[in-house]
Amino acid sequence: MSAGWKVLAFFIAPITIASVVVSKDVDDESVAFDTSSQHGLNVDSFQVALNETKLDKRYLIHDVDPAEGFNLRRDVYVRVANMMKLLREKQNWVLVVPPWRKLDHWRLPIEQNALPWRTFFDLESLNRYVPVIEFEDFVKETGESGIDEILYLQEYAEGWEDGHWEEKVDDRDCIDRPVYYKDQDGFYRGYFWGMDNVFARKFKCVSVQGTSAILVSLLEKTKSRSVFVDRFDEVSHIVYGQKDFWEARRSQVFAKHLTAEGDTFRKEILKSEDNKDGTVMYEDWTKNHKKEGSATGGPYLAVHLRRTDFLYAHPDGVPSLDNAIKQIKEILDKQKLDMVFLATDADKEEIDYLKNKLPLVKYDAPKKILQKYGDGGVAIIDQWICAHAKYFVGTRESTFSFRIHEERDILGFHGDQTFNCLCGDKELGKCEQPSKWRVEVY
Ligand SMILES: Nc1nc2c(ncn2[C@@H]2O[C@H](COP(=O)(O)OP(=O)(O)OP(=O)(O)O)[C@@H](O)[C@H]2O)c(=O)[nH]1
Ligand SMILES: [Mg+2]
Repeated sequence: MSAGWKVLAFFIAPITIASVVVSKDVDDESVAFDTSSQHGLNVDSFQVALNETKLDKRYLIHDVDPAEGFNLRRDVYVRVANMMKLLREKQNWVLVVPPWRKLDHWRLPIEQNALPWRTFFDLESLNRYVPVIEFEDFVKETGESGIDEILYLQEYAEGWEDGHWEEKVDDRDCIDRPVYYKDQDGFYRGYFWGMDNVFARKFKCVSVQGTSAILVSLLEKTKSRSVFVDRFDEVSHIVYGQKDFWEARRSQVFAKHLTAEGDTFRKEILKSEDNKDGTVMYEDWTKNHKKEGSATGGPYLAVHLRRTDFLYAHPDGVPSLDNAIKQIKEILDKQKLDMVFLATDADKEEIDYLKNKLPLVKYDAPKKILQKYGDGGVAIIDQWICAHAKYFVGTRESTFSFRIHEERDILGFHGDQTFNCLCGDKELGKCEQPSKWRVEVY
């Protein structure tokens, strides 16, 4: 993950080990957050508040640092949705999800800019947690493509003074040169998901340190009807691995056109079907309460083998191909499986090498899927197929793998069949395995 330690770059004062751990929380999902906080997120409280006060509708738009990948963005959505729940206890805010900009990893030679969320996710399911609309609906509802105010989140330039960490938020001078500029009419212009005519009336930089809950009072106080909080990844989860985290995460249901494609592949190539595999789910996620171990999965081992930039970013954690083959063969033996489904960003030569040495299948998307749903769509289909295997092994520290862990947890797989990663070459087949964040069944 690229941003996990970036807060540290601004430290001037010496820092303690304890401080480092807390700073890592901002992005690193393997670190637990303080779950003893008073922030109980009450699902029903807004309805009551709304009926009583009939407050005006307000709009919260969010986005993430452009350098961040697809799967951290999905995690940031959970932080936003949890904050929305708190905010809506006080005022009538609706969440506006930002169109997907073309991400660095998206390499297909097709137009992949300003994709709506419905390309990848089921809006109705998101709406079962908090009210969510696409940006285009925001434009329709408000009758204009103007946003009242941008809050450009950033860390504190001075870091943690004296190594002392506390939750705080303040208007500050911008540290980075903002990506927005004022035009001759006094409107802020810049990159708004490749859409013409979008502008903002006000702009400020806000230094922040803490969970997304810290933004509630700020938003409550602003007079702006629509607020765009950019770089929302600067704030961490309010709760992690608990009921409220999981509700927001469970609401992130993939779009049916993608899961249907994955299901066809499972059935035809991998002999995997929900009835047999214990993975039948209700369409309404709030009705799914799967017990750990209730899912058995299809008769294959799924491997997520992250390559490309991860080879440089995490050189010790990603195995060489020969070492990966050795580890995969051992798992096949142990799990009594004879089929491997491979999800990877590896190049063709590497995949051909693996295919020669392993009983391996890969999902090769047909042209119509590539053109309609792009790299993001194919990535979700890969994740969906991985999520339904009897056994899964991923790549250490990859958020792509983390999202598969969560999906399998939701489906009801046993943790032992899910929270596994391949080891780096120097680790001789033994390495620390991913933390288990079980879905709370309630
Ligand atoms: N189709 C497909 N794409 C993949 C696969 N692995 C990686 N990718 C692509 O590479 C991207 C991975 O980037 P991220 O989503 O940032 O996840 P990560 O790089 O593993 O994790 P961090 O950078 O640590 O957050 C995905 O969004 C995909 O576009 C895979 O198995 N299948
Ligand atoms: Mg990445």
